[in-house]
Amino acid sequence: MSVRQVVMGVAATVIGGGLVVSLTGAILSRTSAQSKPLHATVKGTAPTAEGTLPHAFLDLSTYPDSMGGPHGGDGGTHPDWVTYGPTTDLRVPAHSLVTMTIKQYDTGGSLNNPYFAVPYGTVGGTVTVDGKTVSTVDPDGVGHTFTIHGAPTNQDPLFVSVPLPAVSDDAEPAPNSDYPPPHVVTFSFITGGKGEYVWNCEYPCGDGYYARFGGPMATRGYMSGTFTVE
Ligand SMILES: [Cu+2]
Repeated sequence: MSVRQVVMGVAATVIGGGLVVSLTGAILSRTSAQSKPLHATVKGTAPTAEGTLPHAFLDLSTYPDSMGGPHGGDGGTHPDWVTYGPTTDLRVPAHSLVTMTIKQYDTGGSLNNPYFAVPYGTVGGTVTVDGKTVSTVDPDGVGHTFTIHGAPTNQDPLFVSVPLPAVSDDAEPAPNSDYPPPHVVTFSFITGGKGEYVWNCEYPCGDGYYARFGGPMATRGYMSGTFTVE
């Protein structure tokens, strides 16, 4: 074996090893992108009805397909499914004021139940949509909702539900984007003690034979997830 052949052999081994490492990295990063929790960022304190509390911020988006969320650049297993991003595993601190901002990029339609056109559990009973504070939205123009289940448990109650208005069907994509400009929805609520909750969307944005509550609506990581107060 010439020196050149030895060098080539070492190079091939290193390249081969590098390939295995990078493939494993890609698989791991996809898995962890889907399961990696998003922790709210605490920035100082804020005055609330319950005194001065830590102020935590959480930013999410809702997309009309799975290219923009946690499912990988190719959209993963269901590229055409609507999804929340960057993840649906959300963590916030206990006994805090939490301010969430959701960029809503999707079109929509009519809620099955206009109940969900009204924000619940937020400070002031309001949401801010594109800078305007409102206490209800058009129930026939909703893209998604963010709804933490208020199921009875022995944890502190936490029921928050917020409508996210739909982007117009004929909106043009924004420059350098696959999506039209989003509606930006901001709201705040106060957490109690530690607890594990689940949340989902209550606009029928999924697939399926029954009222479009299948597909992404029925699959964790798309239109539902966990909400942990820690
Ligand atoms: Cu939805």
